[in-house]
Amino acid sequence: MIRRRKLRFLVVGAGMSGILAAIRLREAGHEDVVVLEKADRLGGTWRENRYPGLTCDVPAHAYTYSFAPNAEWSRYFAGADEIRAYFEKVAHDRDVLPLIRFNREVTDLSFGQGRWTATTRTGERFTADVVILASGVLHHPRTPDIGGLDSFAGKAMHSARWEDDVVLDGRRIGVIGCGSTGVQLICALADRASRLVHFQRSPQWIMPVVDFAYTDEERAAFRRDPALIDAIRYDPEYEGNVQRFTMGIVDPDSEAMHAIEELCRQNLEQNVADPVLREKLRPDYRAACKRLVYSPDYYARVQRPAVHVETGAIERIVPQGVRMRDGTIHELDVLALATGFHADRFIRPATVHGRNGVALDDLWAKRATAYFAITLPDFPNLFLLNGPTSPVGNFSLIDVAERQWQFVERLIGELANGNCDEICASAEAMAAYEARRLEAARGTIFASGCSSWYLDREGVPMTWPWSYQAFADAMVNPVMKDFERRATARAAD
Ligand code: NA7
Repeated sequence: MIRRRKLRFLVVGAGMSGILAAIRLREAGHEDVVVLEKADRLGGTWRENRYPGLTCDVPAHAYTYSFAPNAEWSRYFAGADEIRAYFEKVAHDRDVLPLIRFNREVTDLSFGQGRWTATTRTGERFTADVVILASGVLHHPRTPDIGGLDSFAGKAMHSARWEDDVVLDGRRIGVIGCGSTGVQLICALADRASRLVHFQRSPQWIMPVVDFAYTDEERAAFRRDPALIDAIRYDPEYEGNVQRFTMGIVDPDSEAMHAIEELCRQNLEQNVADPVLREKLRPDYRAACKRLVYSPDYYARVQRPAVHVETGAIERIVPQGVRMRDGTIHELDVLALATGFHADRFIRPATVHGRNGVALDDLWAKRATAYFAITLPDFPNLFLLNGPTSPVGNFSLIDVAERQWQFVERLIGELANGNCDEICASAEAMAAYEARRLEAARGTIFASGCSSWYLDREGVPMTWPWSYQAFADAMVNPVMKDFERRATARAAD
């Protein structure tokens, strides 16, 4: 590629996607790359979440950059500490750590005179031709709207604001929430708490999975022969299952989706002995309507003597614990709020203004979205990784980000080659794409009648609504006529 223009890049966020962007930019020979990170460490989700039992629900060897296989994973499903250490190691090995400016929270991004200016909370300004927004999805904790939370005499904390020094062993603990987080917390605490109450407003379908540790011998073999790692990462059975799952999401009446529902149903029927508890744990919506929870041992753990499943309505939090609408009070020492995230905020509350002062807040007033999840009209040279509508089934978000990068790279190529100074989806292309996406999203399993963080305020899933293959194809073939390309008279630097 003949590069005619030297570009300056700002990457916002040093989580999985931001590190990927920095590595790829350096590999492509771009020298001027700055990563702005709000915290004092990298790792994104894996830095913010530290609650007991946290693991990734994608097999470790598949939740790995394709260019940095890791022979050292200790388990099939790796824990958070290991995953964070992996990202730190990759960033170090690929020499992108010096590009990261820590403790620089971006509060404003504005486009003018052909370039972007980022302002940080510290008042510093950074300018660039291109911005990669890799600021994460699930990072604004949702505190439940339950009265009396402040009155609790014990320790209440959101799962993403876990305090490591809170004593858990032998304590009376409540966990509100039954998504992946709540389920993992229950599994981790079932044998530690003296009493553990799982508050479930909506029970979840649980997909059974098998987790296991790798032996030293296996790790030594992975080191010697990376093909063994690839055999796990690209295991046809695993990939086939995930592909089928994606097909099932797109077509809720398909055999694939019925098979998933049946697996979850059998898991419940066969593994919960007490019929009363079984009915408490049975959701009243279809499996995979909410993002499926994967767990090797939730049903086993929830039947431990110390665990009590509470499906009644919470009235309020009182100093001694949680009072139910029927008057029951669950007395607690610790209350874990596994109540999820504001999944529609992305870079916000930072303000972002594109061409002619167009505000991202206005563009996203109804719903957060982007053309193929990556670019927005009037926001030239600003590209999102794992932005709105990115989730593709239960595929590894690393895989999603790597594929999105192929698309971004193509657009960056237009700028670097001097074909234009500004590039973004045209308003017409964005509107046509979004109309198509909305129609497809309304037909997916996620819209089959439940609440979940996938849904926007109108109940439409904020996800990729087509097959995995369609995603993979779209990422390598941007439709170039859908982009508005302009030349700008830039101000002198
Ligand atoms: P989720 O999946 O958004 O789950 C949040 C849970 O919290 C869910 O069970 C909610 O019940 C429950 N919740 C929220 N507010 C309340 C109130 N006020 N009262 C009772 N229960 C409440 O968040 P997670 O952190 O578990 O997982 C997020 C993603 O992270 C996960 O999908 C993986 O991708 C990783 P509801 O279902 O709304 O009735």
